[in-house]
Amino acid sequence: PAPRTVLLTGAAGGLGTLMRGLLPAYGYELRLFDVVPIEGEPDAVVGDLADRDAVREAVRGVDAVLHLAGISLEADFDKILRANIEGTYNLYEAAREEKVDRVVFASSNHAVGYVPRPAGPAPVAPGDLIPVETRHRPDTFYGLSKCFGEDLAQLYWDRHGLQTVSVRIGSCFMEPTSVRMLSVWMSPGDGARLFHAALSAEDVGHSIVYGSSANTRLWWDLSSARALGYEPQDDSEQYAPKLLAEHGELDPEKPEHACLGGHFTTDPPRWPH
Ligand code: NAI
Ligand code: 15L
Repeated sequence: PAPRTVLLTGAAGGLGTLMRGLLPAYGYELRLFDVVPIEGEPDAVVGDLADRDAVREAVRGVDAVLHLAGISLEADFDKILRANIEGTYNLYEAAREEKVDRVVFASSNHAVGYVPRPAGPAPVAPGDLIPVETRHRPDTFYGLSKCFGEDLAQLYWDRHGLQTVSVRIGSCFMEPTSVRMLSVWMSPGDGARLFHAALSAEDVGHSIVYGSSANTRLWWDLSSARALGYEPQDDSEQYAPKLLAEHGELDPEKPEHACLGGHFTTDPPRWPH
């Protein structure tokens, strides 16, 4: 049966806020968890992923976890280690102990950020799209922590039968705000459709999927996401004229335009806290 009660970690963040708004329409009852309180959500659990007891209590009794919490940009290794690496381990251990059988893990395109992007004109031929099987090429300690999360998910599937869909999210914001995002943007509506598919598809084992809309300028292969039942409805192309008039086409000769991870490969934005 499709999971009903879902623990949403990182519920106070950008994506967490969007999903708090959109996922209840699919029938999910959300339990919210974040290290910061959420205005207007007095029932949200305020806790740190580093606190094993708090994490275990948060997962108790839920059908699945949508794991968004963590540092979402580049940071010093020690911070990444605690929040993203140890924090994700704590979450998986708690899920195993509490017999939660499904996690949807917010991985990132930055796990494979140094993969060269297809440079030809859009649309990229299906055979030239970046496959999910491409090897890990993290562009930051942040991306490295997502590689760890994907491998942790594989271990917990192979050893413990805990299922995961690892979603290598592109850029999920209300609108694309750069030319690169025309290729990797995931509309909030498509984000909800993809997370719903990941939460409800049967027998996912550990699946890795890219997370984006059906963009005209797509760089990666969405077939493993579609195999879960995901049917993207949006395309960033409507934003192309304005963004291209402002910034011009990406120049494959520029290092910050050459790879999937974009400016994360040259000058990564840093976690402010
Ligand atoms: P965000 O930075 O807005 O939200 C992350 C949330 O996690 C924050 O509310 C923060 O308080 C919470 N958090 C951080 N450390 C924590 C800890 N130790 N314990 C409990 N909560 C903690 O990030 P955003 O954009 O909402 O992303 C959510 C997830 O999706 C992140 O894991 C991010 O790496 C991933 N992702 C997001 C993308 C996007 O386009 N928004 C793209 C690729 C991946
Ligand atoms: C990410 O992994 C970040 O969490 C998000 O803030 C965006 O920067 C996104 O990647 C991106 O590549 O645009």
